[in-house]
Amino acid sequence: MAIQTIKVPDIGGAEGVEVIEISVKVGDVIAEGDSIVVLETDKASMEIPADKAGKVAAIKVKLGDKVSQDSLLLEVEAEGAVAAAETPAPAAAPAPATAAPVSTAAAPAAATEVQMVVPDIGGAEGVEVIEISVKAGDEVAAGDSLIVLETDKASMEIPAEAAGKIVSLAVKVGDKLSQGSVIGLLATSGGAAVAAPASAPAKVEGAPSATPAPKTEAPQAAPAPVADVAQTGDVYAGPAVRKLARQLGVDMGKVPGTGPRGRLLKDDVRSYVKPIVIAAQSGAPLGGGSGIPRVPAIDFAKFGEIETIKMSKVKKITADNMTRNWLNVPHVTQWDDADITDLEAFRNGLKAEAEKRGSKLTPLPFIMKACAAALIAEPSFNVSLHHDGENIVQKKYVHIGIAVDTPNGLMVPVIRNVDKKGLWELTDEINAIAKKARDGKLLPADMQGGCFTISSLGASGGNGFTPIVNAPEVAILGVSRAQMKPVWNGKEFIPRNMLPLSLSYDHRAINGADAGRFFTHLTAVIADVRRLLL
Ligand code: CAO
Repeated sequence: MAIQTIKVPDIGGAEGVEVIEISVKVGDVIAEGDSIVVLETDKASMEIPADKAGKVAAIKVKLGDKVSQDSLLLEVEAEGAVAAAETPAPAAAPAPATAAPVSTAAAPAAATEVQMVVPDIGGAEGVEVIEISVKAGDEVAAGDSLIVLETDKASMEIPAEAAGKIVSLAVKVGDKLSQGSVIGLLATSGGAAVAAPASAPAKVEGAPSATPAPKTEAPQAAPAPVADVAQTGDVYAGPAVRKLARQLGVDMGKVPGTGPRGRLLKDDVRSYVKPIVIAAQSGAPLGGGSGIPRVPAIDFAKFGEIETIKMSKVKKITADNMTRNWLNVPHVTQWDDADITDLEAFRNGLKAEAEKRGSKLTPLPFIMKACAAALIAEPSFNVSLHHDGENIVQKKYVHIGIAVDTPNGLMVPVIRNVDKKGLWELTDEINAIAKKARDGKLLPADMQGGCFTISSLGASGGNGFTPIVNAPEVAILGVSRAQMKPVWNGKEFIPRNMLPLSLSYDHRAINGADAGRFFTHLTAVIADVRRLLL
């Protein structure tokens, strides 16, 4: 058996690209075209397919390595008679990497309307549209993804060449497109800057004519040269994962991605499908939730006037998550009041400073800091149950999610390393991320990695509520409206500002004694924030 090498093929001139995934191990038998590693630049990722079949003899890279064209990736024992002298030609170079980035625009249809067309996609013909990322009326910026195309080997986002408003779309999911196919009409903000013939091989950003340009002068809005992994809508996944999900009939939007920056991995799809298959095989009826009978369909119009309103995507995802968490997590909710009289005095004392900085200091950052301290003091709250059912994952970082009410529904962005941040920094981050959530601009990565969630309804009122644990986290704190209450100090009732807290937790991971300790620590820190210094 001859040993052959597999090297990084032409990746459009990108240098020092990080290895983020190694899809094979020594001893694996691979076929030509099998994905062997995934590389990622700050803009795009791509799967590198094997250009030779055989048995993996050695892996010459590790995660985090930086590679360029011709860097050595694998040694393979070539199979059978085909074991021949090594041929260095990278036959299986990823299709988009060989495609010189070109203009996506064609001749203008009107003074400021231009056709959006498929650019040079490496000669691929009849490539399927798997996602449409925009609709008529949408405002797009140059570089925003319009559609995603997918061949057997790769998928790629086709970005808008220029900023403007989508007038109409001429494609739908499932259509087969080639270079020059019309995607739709764009009313450009800038007008003529994008006017270039569809067949132009390459174009410099903003150049009025179709000046051919080398790859290194590629316009920003050209298809990402190594965009084998598409981040479209809420899903960030490579072609092999998309294919697996399609084969299994999995809606990828429902599968949490555990790869870098929330990238969906094949294992994520498998972990999602496995319990469903097990439930089906054990005879449990699907769709009703653990065998619970469905709520019957009712014709409400029989009882009076009604209006049926379509649920937003966020509301539907929230509904699925709530059902999943409510049915899977054995909840216990514990209640306590924290004395925030001194905290409020301190906060009021900082109001002028907050105004000077142009921000508003609410009780929330104080509560977040107290939660971070309690998570460190009581690490049994900073865990997740491993999906193998055998282990517990202890987290050494403190990332806290905050429930944010948005016009589209409830979102839970995550603030990272809360234990290491000051009140002002947290205030700024809460404001920025809550705005991003309300503007509908959160990325999947903004909502991942949380250890614990805070749901604050303090501004809207109520004495208490039972928050639902945001699995795979194991606990969530509900914050209700603070109010002055008479508190007995051993001699007399004194007025204190009391903050009602409700702590729901997963009783598989946390027991009542753990929760008691967590609550004691939390309320002690809230009552006297100087304790944060201890
Ligand atoms: N008790 C009394 N007053 C409170 C309070 C509490 N527990 N928490 C906040 N407040 C006050 C604030 O101090 C502020 O008052 P001032 O303007 O006088 O200073 C006011 O209420 C408004 O606060 P806010 O809502 O703007 O800011 P926040 O930091 O408390 O919360 C955020 C930020 C993003 C969490 C919040 O805006 C939000 O979206 N909350 C809803 C979360 C939600 O829906 N949870 C339910 C999930 S389960 O269905």
